Amino acid sequence: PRVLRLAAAQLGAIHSTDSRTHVVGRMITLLESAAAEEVQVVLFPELAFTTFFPRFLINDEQELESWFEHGDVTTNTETRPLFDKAKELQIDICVGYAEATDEGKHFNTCVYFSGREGRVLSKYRKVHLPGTFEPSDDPNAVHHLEKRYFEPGDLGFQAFRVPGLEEGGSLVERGDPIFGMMICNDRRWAESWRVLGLQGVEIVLVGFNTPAFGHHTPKSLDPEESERMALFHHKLVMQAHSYTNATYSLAAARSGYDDGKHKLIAGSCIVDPEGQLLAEAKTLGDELVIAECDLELCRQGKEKIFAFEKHRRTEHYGRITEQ
Ligand code: CDT
Repeated sequence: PRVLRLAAAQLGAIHSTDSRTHVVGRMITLLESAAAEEVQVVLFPELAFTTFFPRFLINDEQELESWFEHGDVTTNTETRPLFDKAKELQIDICVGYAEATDEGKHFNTCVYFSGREGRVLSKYRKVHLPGTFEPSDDPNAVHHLEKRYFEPGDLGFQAFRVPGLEEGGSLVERGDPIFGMMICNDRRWAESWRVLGLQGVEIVLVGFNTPAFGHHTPKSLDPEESERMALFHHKLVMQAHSYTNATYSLAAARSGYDDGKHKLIAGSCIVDPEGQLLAEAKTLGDELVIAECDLELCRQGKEKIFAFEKHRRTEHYGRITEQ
């Protein structure tokens, strides 16, 4: 068997005034619980170290830069303790953060960090940036200014193998597990999944921040109905795309009432390659969602109904890559 124990680590409310050190402390608590449960890989949410700042219009450049991680996120004073703890516990983590590069570029990024190797194995920069560049002039609107603050990712969707997760090397016959990463809005796009699917992905990691109301549904819907629909669409895309690419997937939410009022949905979950929910969050707060994932179960789909090399008709797909 190629069985891995995986966890989505949901992070509840993070307020504008919460320090990175405070948030990292909460993440370390989750990491320690995961290690106690013999979890091998823990997925943290998108932009995990701070509140979801793209909801604010920030005109002051210095203030805006203060939401970003400059330099090496794995060794910066405030975020380093998380990576040090992963090394100490020999556990792998995937974590999202706002990246400012040395060249002055800004991305919505996540890294896969191997605790055993003590280094980043893969980096992903969010491709599909939702929301607007200009803030809405409706005073009651919820801003979502990712197009203002980030550039579209420039690394593509690169699947990668993670060595050493399989005890005693028993999984080696089919090679080390194949992971892929995407961030929040990417999960709604069939293209993100298919590009990973074509690389044989077996585990897709998705951190997210999804507002509970104000975006997804007609304004006439009441907040409860809006949240229900947001959760429905979230699970719909996780389950459907896992099935059509014969892959496990994990989704980790930043959830709860940021600053006591900006509600983000929970719904952290783990989905199997048949599209079934294996585990899901029960709360709006900090919570680990754990499942045992047998990667051999990806084979059914990959070898039969979604054997891409046998059944795809690429001669009809050209429009997908036209502007
Ligand atoms: N963070 C993120 O990408 N959130 C989006 C909200 C879209 S509404 C403007 C999402 O797709 O969940």
